[in-house]
Amino acid sequence: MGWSPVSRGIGGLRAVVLDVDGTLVDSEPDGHRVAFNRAFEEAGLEDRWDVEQYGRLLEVTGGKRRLESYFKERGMPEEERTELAARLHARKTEIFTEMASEGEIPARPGVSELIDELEDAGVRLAVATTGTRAWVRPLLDRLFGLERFETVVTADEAPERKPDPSAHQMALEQLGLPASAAPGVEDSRNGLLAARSAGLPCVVVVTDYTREQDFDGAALVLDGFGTQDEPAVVLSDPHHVDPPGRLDVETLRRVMAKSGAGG
Ligand code: XBP
Ligand code: MG
Repeated sequence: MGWSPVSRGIGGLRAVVLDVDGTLVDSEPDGHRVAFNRAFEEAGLEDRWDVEQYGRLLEVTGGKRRLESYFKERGMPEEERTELAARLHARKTEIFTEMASEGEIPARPGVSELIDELEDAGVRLAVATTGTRAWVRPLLDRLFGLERFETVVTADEAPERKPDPSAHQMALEQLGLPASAAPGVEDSRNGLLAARSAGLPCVVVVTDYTREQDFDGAALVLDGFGTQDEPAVVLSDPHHVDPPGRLDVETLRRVMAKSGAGG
């Protein structure tokens, strides 16, 4: 039989819809947070977000919304905070884009291996993120090669931020696939809710910021992607997919089969 994606027999796993922040890269504490603080400093503001406070602020997805909500809590009038958040976020985006382009934001351990393996297995790669296109594309390009991602949906394309499902829905539309053919991979409850609302089975790979969140509804929860030196610890495995110390293609295939998405 000649080659075709179907004859390669990858079951219900035709594509994977990947999150960026926290998932492909652990970008929040040493990346975005630092860029927000530099933007505050350059604007002559005294505000600085420490690691713990930033963890709480992450409840609000989208950098501009996060700034608006922070200034709202401080009692700043709406018009003023809207203008200030937009201005600061524009500068923060420039700063973070530079950090990403210069290689200051590394991939999470095990991610590059998973991406290579998915590609070798003919599984298509898509991204659904609440981050801004200006930095998402150079970051993906620097770390993995942008051309390997068939679809990249960012906050500039999706009408709403996670936990809204619009980014995942757009990714599936662009792939031309049903949710039963592509799991999501996320690091946070907001990401899990977005993927599940769009109908995708979802694997969660936690970070230090998200470890204690409620991941009810996840098909599998791991503490990392897993490497030879540092196998992933399984935090929840409701379908008994029994991963071999790392998130590999076979595990994702089993996730799809056991989530009733096989085929
Ligand atoms: C990521 C976000 C983003 C980043 C910052 O969430 O909420 O706002 O924190 O990036 P997810 P921007 O991982 O669920 O996609 O400043 O570009 O928004
Ligand atoms: Mg995330």
